[in-house]
Amino acid sequence: MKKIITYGTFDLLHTGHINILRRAKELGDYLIVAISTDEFNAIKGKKAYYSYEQRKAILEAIRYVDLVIPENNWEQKVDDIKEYNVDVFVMGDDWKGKFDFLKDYCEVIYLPRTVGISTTKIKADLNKAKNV
Ligand code: C2G
Repeated sequence: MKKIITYGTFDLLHTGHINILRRAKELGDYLIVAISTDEFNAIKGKKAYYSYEQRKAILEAIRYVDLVIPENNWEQKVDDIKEYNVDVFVMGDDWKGKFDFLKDYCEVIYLPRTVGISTTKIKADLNKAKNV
């Protein structure tokens, strides 16, 4: 069984997230998503609209996702890859090159981001609409 892993906040779920989850699953048979905890988001300088529990429940409802685990820090990736016998690590190409050190443990693939959508843009557009 070919196992894939990817990491992220996945707040205000949108088609950019769905595209990368679908494409990641297409690379193998089993997709693990490590979703950033609220505490780790603070370390990343992000404040998610939805709590960790809500974001986890939403991801678990997606047909492409087989397992959701917490992402607590930057350092856990190697341990996760070993613990779950991961074959492929996948991230959007805004991260291109940043995780190449994982090539010692599994295949590393950066997939093109979906253009024109992001959680930040959704929040900005909603704020603009409010101020009209
Ligand atoms: N993504 C995408 N297209 C978009 C928006 C996001 O392909 N339009 C991808 C990102 O490249 C990432 C995933 O969706 O692979 C999740 O994006 P975020 O929730 O923004 O995750 P991020 O803050 O990049 O956290 O340790 C890694 C970090 O946890 C990644």
